Amino acid sequence: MAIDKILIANRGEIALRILRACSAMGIRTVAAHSTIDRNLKHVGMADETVCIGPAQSTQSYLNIPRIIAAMELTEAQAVHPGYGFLAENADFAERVEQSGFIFIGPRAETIRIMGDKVSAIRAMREAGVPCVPGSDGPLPDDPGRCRAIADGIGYPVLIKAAAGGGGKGMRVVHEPVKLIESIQLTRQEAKSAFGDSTVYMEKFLTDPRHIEIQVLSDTHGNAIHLGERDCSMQRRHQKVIEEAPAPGLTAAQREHIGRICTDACRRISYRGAGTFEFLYENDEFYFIEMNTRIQVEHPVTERITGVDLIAEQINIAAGEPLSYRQEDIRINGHAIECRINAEDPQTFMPSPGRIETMHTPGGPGIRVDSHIYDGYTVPPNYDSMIGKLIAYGKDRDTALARMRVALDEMVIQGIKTNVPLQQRLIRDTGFAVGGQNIHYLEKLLAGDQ
Ligand code: MV4
Repeated sequence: MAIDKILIANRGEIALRILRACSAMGIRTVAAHSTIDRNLKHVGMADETVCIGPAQSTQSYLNIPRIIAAMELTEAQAVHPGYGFLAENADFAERVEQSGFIFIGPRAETIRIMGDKVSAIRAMREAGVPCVPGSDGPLPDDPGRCRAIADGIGYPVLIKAAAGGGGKGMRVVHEPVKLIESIQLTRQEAKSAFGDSTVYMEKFLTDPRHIEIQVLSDTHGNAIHLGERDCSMQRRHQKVIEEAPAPGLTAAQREHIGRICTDACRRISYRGAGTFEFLYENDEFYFIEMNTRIQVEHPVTERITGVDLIAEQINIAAGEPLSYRQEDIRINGHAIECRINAEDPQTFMPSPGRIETMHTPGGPGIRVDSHIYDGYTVPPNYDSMIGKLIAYGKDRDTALARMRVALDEMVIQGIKTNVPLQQRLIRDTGFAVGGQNIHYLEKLLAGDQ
């Protein structure tokens, strides 16, 4: 079924990215926005706009009945949730479909399975994906059995909340005497943070890299992978720089893990774009979570493969087969993304306010995904990411050099941004080497290296 009108249930740069994909495909757009967001760039560009509530996201971008009402009002056939907000909310996907609309994303059942990390790991292990050695299910209440599980895995172990993810609700245990108390504390945190005290246990990997595999899977049994992204440069579980391909990964390794992921997609009848998150240590991949949404860092994959991931999401949702076979996908060159945040580069405190002047970089291999413009006011109500700078080159050194120039060209006046931090990072000799682990940036900021 062809889709001719899409409601964009998001804001900022991703809403603009979705609008651009729709426009290029000849699909009409509805921008659903909060009161404070009436001056967003994509709102001015959309065919239609609907105000869905006040600035607080719980009353607008997270308000399921209002978004469905907006679809009814504007007669949109499909909704694109972007990332964050309702993108991985199984109840939302279910209610969209029950109301007769298309949810651009996986089936509600898949979102539900992946939202519970214990069921996600079980599903993936059964589908042949290598996982971290662990409890293979929820931890029992019985302390003796928990001790036996930890002894079997070997210390250090990590206690994780089943409803967690993205770094919330985790605790490392280095020695048996701390085990039971740590499980209790993690259970309590999980209960108050997520309303679910289910926890599980994994071997704690001390120095892994974070490497994720992008997949696309249609409703005709076709699944392809688009290589990996290295997202190890992070601070407090917030990614700062992402790149593709991952430095040092061989084509054989890529094909091997990519094949495992596409086999798993076919096994679970996965629908849409998805990301398999792995920890990578000592040349081994260990699955930790699956993301059922388009991700912030999708442009680096687009740049090295030439695939428009948002267009593919829309085609899959319309019931079309994938536009590519695996043999059509070639990894070409190297792409790096720097996230641009409205924040103090020293304290990382958010810095909303009016953008007085901005000059965006350009030139060969430079892509800027941002919704900000001269005179735009960054509201204090949402995430502080105001854009992404993506640099491409035939190899990593070329991409790095272009990113260095692009960051130096970028002018954003009126608010504080993390551009100075990115300028420092892009010149860092350790980052230039490539292949650093998930602790590198925090150690660098602490002055340890
Ligand atoms: C781990 C780990 C080490 N060992 N699991 C953090 C967020 C969540 N997505 C999973 N996380 C981790 N799981 C085992 N068995 C270390 C982390 C981790 C991490 C992972 C990816 C990117 C950044 C991270 C920062 C700190 C810890």
